[in-house]
Amino acid sequence: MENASAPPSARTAGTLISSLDITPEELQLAVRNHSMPLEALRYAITPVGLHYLLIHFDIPSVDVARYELVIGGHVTKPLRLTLDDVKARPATTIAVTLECAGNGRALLQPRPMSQPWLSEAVGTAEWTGTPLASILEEAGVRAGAADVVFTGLDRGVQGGVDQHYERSLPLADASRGEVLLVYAINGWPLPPQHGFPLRVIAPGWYGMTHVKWLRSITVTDRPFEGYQQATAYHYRTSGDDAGAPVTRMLPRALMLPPGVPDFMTRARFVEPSEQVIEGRAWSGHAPIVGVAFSEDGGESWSQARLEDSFSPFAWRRWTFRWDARAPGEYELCARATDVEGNTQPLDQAWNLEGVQNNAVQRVRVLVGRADATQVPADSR
Ligand SMILES: Nc1nc2c(c(=O)[nH]1)N[C@H]1C(S)=C(S)[C@@H](COP(=O)(O)O)O[C@H]1N2
Ligand SMILES: [Mo]
Repeated sequence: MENASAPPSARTAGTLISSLDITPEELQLAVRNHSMPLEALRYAITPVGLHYLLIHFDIPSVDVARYELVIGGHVTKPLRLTLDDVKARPATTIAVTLECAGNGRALLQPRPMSQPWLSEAVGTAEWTGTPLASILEEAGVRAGAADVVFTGLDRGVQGGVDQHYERSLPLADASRGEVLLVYAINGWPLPPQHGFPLRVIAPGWYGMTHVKWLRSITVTDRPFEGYQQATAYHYRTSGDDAGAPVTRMLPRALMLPPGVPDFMTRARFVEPSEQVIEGRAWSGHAPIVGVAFSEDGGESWSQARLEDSFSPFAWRRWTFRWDARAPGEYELCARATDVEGNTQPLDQAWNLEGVQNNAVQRVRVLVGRADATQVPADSR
């Protein structure tokens, strides 16, 4: 029975949020780290202020006049580079889609405690920098090298461990031509929140790999076992599961929600009409080959139209002509598939850290008069 004073049901929300008991700690993280508003999917290149942000500790203070990046470890010729030294090297610009591995976390039930992302912890930017491979070559990586460790200037405590934020890549991955040491985003110097003065960009990998505020790059002769590498960022379903490390982005499609939103629930109101639904799709494993669209919560699917890709490492635009002439309630979904056959599940794949949840996006749409009286009683 409907109880007028009951809290709104989980299905009230335009994005179908699993539960409403957000903790103060999650709220603190959520206000520091914002996602990309879904309407920004209309831009191939996300304007800088609309790109998502994830900052584990504090944005560090950097005196660029005294700044040096230290390259060392298992190399024959350690280097110290100023920002100007890096800028003087050959420059490359690549459009790269970045997505946080925790994207989709708050849709899991029970909700893993961390940054409570819904579906939009993503952005695409034109990153400018210099290939890391040539710097590693100049430093002379010695035989028997294992990993390349990227250490940030930012420090804090996580899981009881006092640490600088640091992540590694196996030498072979770090040496790929598209991996860059970056100092500009969309033609502008990196702003403080995106890693000024230097960050690494490892196209295709989930966000945690793209270390910001670089302090050092260290080649190791054994696997790196820092907190963010060996403890965090594993897909584990129980405490004694060793888990699989999180690496490249699983495929995902997102749509720009059509019509206009209800202020509180963000459910959408659409006038009965023909609609062109648009969105973007990406995968860090292989090129996207298909996006399917559903108006009935995933019961039936039709192929969307894919536009040409503009960068091997950026999302691809898709469109779908949706016949929304019949009034009623719809649940729109989009589902991406890459050429290796990786696709998106309909249901959330629960795991302890809430990583790699690439379940399909669900957008609630009411076709009819844009009037609050149209919201069905069971969802008020
Ligand atoms: N030094 C440092 N690098 C970092 C992080 C961090 O907290 N410190 N967060 C990582 C994570 S988890 C993500 S998702 C991306 C986010 O990059 P952005 O804020 O530029 O979008 O940065 C990564 N690089
Ligand atoms: Mo992240």
